[in-house]
Amino acid sequence: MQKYYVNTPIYYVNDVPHVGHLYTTLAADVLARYYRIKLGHENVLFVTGTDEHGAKVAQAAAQHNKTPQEYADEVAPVFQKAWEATNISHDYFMRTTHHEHKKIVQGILQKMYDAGHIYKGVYEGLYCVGCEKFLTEQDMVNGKCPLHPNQEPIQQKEDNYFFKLSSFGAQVKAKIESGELEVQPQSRRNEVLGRIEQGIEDISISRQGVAWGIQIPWDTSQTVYVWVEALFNYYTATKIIPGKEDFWPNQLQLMAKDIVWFHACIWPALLLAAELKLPKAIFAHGFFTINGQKMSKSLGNVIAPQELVDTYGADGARYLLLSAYTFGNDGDLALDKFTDTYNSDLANGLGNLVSRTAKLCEGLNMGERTPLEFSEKYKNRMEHYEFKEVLDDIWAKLAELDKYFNHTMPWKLKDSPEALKEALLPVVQGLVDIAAELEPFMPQTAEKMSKQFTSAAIGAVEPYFTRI
Ligand code: ME8
Repeated sequence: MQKYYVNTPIYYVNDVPHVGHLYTTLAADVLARYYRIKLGHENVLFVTGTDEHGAKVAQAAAQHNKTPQEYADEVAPVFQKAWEATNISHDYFMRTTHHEHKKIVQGILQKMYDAGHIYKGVYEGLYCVGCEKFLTEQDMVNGKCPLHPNQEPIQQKEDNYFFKLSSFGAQVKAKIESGELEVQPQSRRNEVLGRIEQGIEDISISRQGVAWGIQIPWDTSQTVYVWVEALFNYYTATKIIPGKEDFWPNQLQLMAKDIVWFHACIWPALLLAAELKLPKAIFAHGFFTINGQKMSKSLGNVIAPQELVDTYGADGARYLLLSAYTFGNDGDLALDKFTDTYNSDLANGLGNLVSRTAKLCEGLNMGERTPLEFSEKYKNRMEHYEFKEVLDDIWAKLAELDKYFNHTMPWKLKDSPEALKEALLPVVQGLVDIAAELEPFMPQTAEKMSKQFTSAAIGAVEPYFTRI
């Protein structure tokens, strides 16, 4: 039986979750829900979680007068709450401070060391704590990290252990080129292949000066570079969750483009060195701005998932995020238009048709029904991450039903129950089909719709979405 294992990045606990984290996690949730319908619940595994070691988290903890562990124990549940509020259906929440994760990572690194893929050297260079990475000349703009211009890169010179990344470049490239490892979208694939072609150097995979991390098993004066152990979470999760070992390798790793190099080059190379199987696909979506501006603390436009839920409800927030622009591209979350879209598409569009139809069905025996099978078009779009386009198709169908409703004018047939029923049936069946297609995106709404319109006795209900 086909299995589907999907991961989001594990997010740093230096700060609380924002809508950027929600965006990726929501996309993974939509896929997990879709594949559960297609393959059965037991054949799907969806893991998200938090990245808890390293200098960035240690610094944030110190600023809050906490130990890093105390701090991580405080922030990780904030992520879990955010996912509860937005109805994320992950099967497991991975934390890199889990003792099993540490043990498994140490075992893998020891194996790589014994096989000669790791050697000792001296690293000298500039380090960006915000990115948790050494900066190369091409990374920098005016001597600074473009993603963290307010943080001075730190000059570091220390004994480190290095991973022979350079020995694996050709193999990784061949696997991407052959499609054995899919890197999507195409633009990201080209970017990664181009960078490998330019030549890659070995990377430092340990830290001498960072105490908050997993100890290097053969040299306890060093800790594992946070990115290396974080990447292994995708694999360690399948060892930690009981009965899920055969879910490795995963089918999909989702992320934004900021961390594609780690995932599409360094990670497969580490897996090759560890003699483990490679993920099937990596999909890196774009970055969004908020009302045209970069999301940043200094601009005060960082939005917490809960804020969206408070205004639009979980399903409303889910709809607005994924219908905003084509998944994969860079885009803008025009928050100032969210309320208009919510009112027109959800309160008026979907909500209105549901209420009007249900009201006219009251008292009639409508007979029971089930949704039609998913169309090839729907499946194809879902399996190619075309979330906005699926939603557009659904709303086009709603518009068709609405047109039919207004054209047929069933409210004029109240005196003739049989004629009324006949006029309403296509709309009722349409709403049942739409509920099935909406299930991955708006699970609460879909469940209500499906319950209401599959039964023989369809009664009026409270509006699903109140106008704002
Ligand atoms: O990088 N638009 O964690 P992180 C879209 N711990 N997505 C966004 C976004 C935006 N404006 N801002 C953030 C890390 N994201 C590492 C990952 S994995 C082994 C380790 C999302 O907390 C997007 O998914 O910085 C991006 O890749 C991720 O948050 C970065 O999260």
